[in-house]
Amino acid sequence: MMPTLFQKIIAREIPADIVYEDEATLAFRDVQPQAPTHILVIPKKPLTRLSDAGADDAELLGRLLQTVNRVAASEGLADFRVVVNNGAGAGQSVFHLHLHLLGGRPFRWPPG
Ligand code: DGP
Repeated sequence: MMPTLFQKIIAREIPADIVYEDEATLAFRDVQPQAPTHILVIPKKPLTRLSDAGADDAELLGRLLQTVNRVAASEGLADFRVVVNNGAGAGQSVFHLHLHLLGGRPFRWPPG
């Protein structure tokens, strides 16, 4: 399978504004920000989407949320929104699991 855009960012084959990295996760700014702070948190493991995560990914899923918390704190965000688009019908356009961390403006509910 062709590597996705995000696998190329992990491999430093295309540039990104990386704000955090550890052995399992990477966080970088979204190129089309939907809020003053819009950061994507991804696993280095190439999971296509959230619903492809299995029981053996439980620790990884926890680590992704820990990275969200860490990055939100480093960005000075007390309140923030986390979004996962799972599948094309839900708005997913890059098929490597990613969590959108959005902050810096008020958010309405329900989302569009
Ligand atoms: P989604 O629609 O949930 O699959 O979100 C994909 C996000 O990825 C979207 O908000 C735009 C962002 N994006 C697309 N291409 C690039 C890129 O080359 N670099 C960065 N940093 N973000 C990208």
